[in-house]
Amino acid sequence: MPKENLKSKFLGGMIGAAIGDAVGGLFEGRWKIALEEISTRIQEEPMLRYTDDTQMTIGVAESIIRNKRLDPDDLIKTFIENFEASRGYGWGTIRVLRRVKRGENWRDVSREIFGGKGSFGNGAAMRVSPVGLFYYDDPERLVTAAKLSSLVTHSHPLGVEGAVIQAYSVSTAVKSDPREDFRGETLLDDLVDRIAKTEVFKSKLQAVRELLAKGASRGEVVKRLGNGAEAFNSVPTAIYVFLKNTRNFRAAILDSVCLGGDTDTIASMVGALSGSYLGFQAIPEEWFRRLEDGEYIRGLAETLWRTKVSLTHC
Ligand code: R7I
Ligand code: MG
Ligand code: MG
Repeated sequence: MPKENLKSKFLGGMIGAAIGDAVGGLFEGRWKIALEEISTRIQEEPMLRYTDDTQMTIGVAESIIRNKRLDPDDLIKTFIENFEASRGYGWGTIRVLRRVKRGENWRDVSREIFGGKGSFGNGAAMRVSPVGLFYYDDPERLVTAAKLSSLVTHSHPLGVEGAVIQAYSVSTAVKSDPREDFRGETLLDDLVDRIAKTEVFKSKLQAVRELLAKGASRGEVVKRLGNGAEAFNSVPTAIYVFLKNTRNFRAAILDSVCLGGDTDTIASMVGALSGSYLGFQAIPEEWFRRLEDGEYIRGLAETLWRTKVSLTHC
């Protein structure tokens, strides 16, 4: 892939994730949101403020850049340093960060929460896009890194699986030429046959195919795939929305917000997929201009890309 195209995809993936989060964050927890209301509301906001999804995605990118790889011990430290309560973190994640800050080991804490089962929240999947970008050309290392990036806070197999599926989907979007139609069927085959491990995810990914083919209503999509804060109720939903709107970043974000529920997180995952496929130039300029810390995130994505390119060439 030409160098500049890859750079644009890294920028698109990270800025896309942040914009999806910030736009969706205006509506988190709502149900049935009309398209006109979303457009008006976005225009009224002087600044598009991001939430925990982006705060943690920034942390993943910073940590990878510093270590030139995914190092879980450094990652959890970075999450703790970057923590800002006002960003709206999930309850389980707050507990892990607090206890590790007090000196406990993340390996114990992330296993102990939720009655000893670990979290299957979408917190690991929502922040995984830098892993999908950085390891885009190495599926084996990508899966290992995505798992590790999840385990520091989300150790339930379904929480980990959501992160692996989202990271793999981002890597496929990076590798796909935006001048050609996106091969959604191939992505779904890969996910069902090789990447997904449980029936929970496999059956939802099969349902994505069916819902796309029949042009399902929003109500049916929410009913079958979900729109909640659990990994299995949001990762397949994001993949569905992306595959329905592969040619248009803006339409993909608005479509995900219309589904309601965990809007910031679903729109963030959709933004990461759409931006990684179409590249930075597909992101509406007026959205990027008003994105909180937009220039910092752009610089971070560029450094992530530079780090990747320097490792590939030595
Ligand atoms: O996954 P997490 O960091 O939350 C991310 C969400 C996103 O929507 C962000 O935008 C932010 O708003 O929060 O935090 P967790 O608390 O680990 O998981 C999220 C939710 O999933 C929990 O609050 C639970 O409702 C649910 N959940 C579980 N429920 C039962 N049993 C996660 N794990 C379990 C479980 O094992
Ligand atoms: Mg959030
Ligand atoms: Mg959310």
